[in-house]
Amino acid sequence: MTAEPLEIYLEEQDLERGLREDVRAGLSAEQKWLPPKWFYDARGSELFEEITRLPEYYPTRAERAVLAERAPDIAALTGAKTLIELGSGSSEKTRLLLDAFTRRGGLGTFVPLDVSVSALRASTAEIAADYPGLRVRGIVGDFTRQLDRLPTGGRRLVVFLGGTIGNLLPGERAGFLAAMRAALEVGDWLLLGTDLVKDPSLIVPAYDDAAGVTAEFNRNVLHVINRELGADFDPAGFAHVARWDADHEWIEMRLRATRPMRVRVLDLTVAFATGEDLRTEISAKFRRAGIAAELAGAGFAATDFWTDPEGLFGVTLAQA
Ligand code: AVJ
Repeated sequence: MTAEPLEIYLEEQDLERGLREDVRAGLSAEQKWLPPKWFYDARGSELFEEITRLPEYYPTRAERAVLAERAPDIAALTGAKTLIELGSGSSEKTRLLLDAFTRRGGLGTFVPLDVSVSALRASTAEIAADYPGLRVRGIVGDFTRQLDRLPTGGRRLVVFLGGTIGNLLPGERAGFLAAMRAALEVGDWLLLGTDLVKDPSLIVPAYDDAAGVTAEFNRNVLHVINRELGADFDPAGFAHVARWDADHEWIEMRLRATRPMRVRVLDLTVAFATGEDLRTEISAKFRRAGIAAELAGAGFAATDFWTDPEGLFGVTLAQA
């Protein structure tokens, strides 16, 4: 089957308004910050795919190992008719689930949702071609905002992989899980991928690779703002920083000004002192008990928890 036309709940102008609001709020704050979702234009999505292949970036390989082993269990336990993927990107690992559901039979519809039109166009076309008989409905949307638009009817399994939930701040995370639960019916399922707390000597290089791909990915947000909002950031004036925050158990990516700069963006002039940081991402790492507790707080019951053989990455199955 060919994929159905993308359903666009996030128009170009909504995206640009969101970016303007985030840039205004983040760059006028005392500690400057930007939300990580703005990394993912076409170039940023490509750079992220490149990151997933780096020797230092273990989460993708570890999560793939879990899914490769457990996909048949997940298909059997959930018996889903509809598989919804939030922040789907290339949906590369999700194919392990689609393969298991195809062997088992019964899955009718796959619904990937992502902010990146380019990533969705490619992934929906390829998946529709490779899984004949599967209805593929791509949704262009923001997983923190479009949860009330998810398709209804039939047992649903929502998958949120890659550890992307770790990019939300704890308060945002609780709000997201509650909204997710509200969007589901009792009996529907959530499959959640989370990177696990481990020695920072393993985590830090995953976010500061030797080849400098993550540094380019980090600086890409400045290129996005220059292009979309006509700003005049000099990306070369910022150094990539990855820093483990032991209190919060998250890794932060920052862009550190290497000289004093004044940046014109919107109607703002934003001054950076040498050494001043712009925080661009947090990526929280989790513990099994914490995941179950957060899920329970949102009205989900965690029924299964699996890791890769090395215990690097966790995948939790939970029921609404
Ligand atoms: C795909 C969003 C989970 O936080 O590890 C990779 C993004 N940032 N390298 C992560 C990312 C830096 C990634 N997520």
